[in-house]
Amino acid sequence: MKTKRNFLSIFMALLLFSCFENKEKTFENSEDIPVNREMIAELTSPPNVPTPVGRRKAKKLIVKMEILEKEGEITDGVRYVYWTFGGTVPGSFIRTRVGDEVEFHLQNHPDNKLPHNIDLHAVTGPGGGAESSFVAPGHEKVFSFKTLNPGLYVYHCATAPVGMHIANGMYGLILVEPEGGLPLVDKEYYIMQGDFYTKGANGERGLQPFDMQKAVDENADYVVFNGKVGALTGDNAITAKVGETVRLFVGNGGPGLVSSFHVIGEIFDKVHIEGGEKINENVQTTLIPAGGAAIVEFRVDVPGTFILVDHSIFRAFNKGALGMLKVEGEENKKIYSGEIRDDIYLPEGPGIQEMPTTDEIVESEIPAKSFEEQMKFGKQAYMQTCFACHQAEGQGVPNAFPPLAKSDYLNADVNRAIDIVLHGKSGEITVNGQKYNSVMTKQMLSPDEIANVLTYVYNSWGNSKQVITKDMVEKVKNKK
Ligand code: HEC
Ligand SMILES: [Cu+2]
Repeated sequence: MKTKRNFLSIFMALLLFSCFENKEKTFENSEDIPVNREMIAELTSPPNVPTPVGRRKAKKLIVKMEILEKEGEITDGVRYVYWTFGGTVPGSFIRTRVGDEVEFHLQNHPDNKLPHNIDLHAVTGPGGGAESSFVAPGHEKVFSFKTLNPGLYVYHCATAPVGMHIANGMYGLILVEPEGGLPLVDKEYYIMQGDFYTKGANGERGLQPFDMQKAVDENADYVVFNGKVGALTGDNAITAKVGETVRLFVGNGGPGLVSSFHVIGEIFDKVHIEGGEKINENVQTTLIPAGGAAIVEFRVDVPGTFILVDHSIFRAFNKGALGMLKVEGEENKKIYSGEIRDDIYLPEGPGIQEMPTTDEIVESEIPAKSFEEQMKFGKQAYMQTCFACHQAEGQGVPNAFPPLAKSDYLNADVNRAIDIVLHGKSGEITVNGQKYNSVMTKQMLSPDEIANVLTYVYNSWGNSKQVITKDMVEKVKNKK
């Protein structure tokens, strides 16, 4: 009897012990996760993210975030006073794990003009921290919170007028990784969409103040990734190699618009819907609400430039919501053949198609005053219109779009080039020994813009360095 009872109690003890052990590993309640030691959080500016948490234990994590009000460029020649967390839009990326005790130091730089605060959607508590963090210039506020729910969360300023603080760039992302961390991938990037409202129209140069009425109407002049037009294009593109898995932490600061996030030429293998735990697979476009986020993952299988867009597509091509992922590596013709053949197909006759005519070709553009300005404005016009077909370096696309770089056809006759931009072009032509027989539609540009864009083309990529004036364009225009 006694031995039996002994046996039973040992058994019970073992059972208890194993339960206890188990519990220590998983923790039903995140608030029970103990923190061991202190650590200064690594903060990164977009598009970079800090090192994954991996298997590290929960810690007391010290975050020092400095608010800076500073002037920047929203697009070429258009300046804007951004209000930032950490000097960038979006603000510094914060990477934590579930159970961390975050000691948040919000520092308002003494040169700033306004008080600010921070509402982190990862916080369980009134105002997400906003009430404890309201801080005047030249002060630092400290508060702390425990990360209870894994996920990708937005943080933003919540000082009145809240919409204005957010519109000026006061938002960012904080990631709370689950126990043991997210599965490791090859490349991780940080992208956040935002909409901007300026007194002047899109592209109007100079320092542009915030426009409250446009913001209230949700009539954005710019919709961009990472704070400005071109933050993720050209030399700023994010990169990967064929065969790698890419993870994008995508947020939307708003303040007004919802994003239909899409990568042209890719399918998301996995999407952590709304930044939470649920994973959807094989997704083309994922919705990212204002003040929300998503984690998207995909393996890149073929090389090329993949375009990131808000698929509300005028925002991408006309307001700036466009980024690039450049993938290098071996082609895989089985997955994607590339163009196999180009045959002419003109069911409606060989006439030149025209854009619907509009009286709105804006003549109000400030004319360029110098050669440098002509080059600058010309480049902008080129990147907005000609680029799509003739490519960034004027190299063209074989069998489809003739090159403008070192083009013998272009350099032989200035008036003919002006005529082509004014009226479009069809029929066979030979450029650098290659035959093209296609259609270029008439370009909707003012004489000033045509002079600038052609001056830029003639003075780039080994061309004949001619300067085209508005008068020259008008002469050709009036001949017809
Ligand atoms: C929608 C595509 C498209 C756009 C946009 C476009 N082009 Fe073209 N362009 C073509 C095609 C196609 C041809 C050849 C037409 C043919 O075969 O007759 C061409 C021919 C030309 C040529 C003569 C051939 C050469 O290589 O020298 C010039 C010059 C030219 N384009 C300049 C421009 C400029 C400047 C712009 C921007 C303002 C522009 N194009 C925008 C498609 C385009
Ligand atoms: Cu603020």
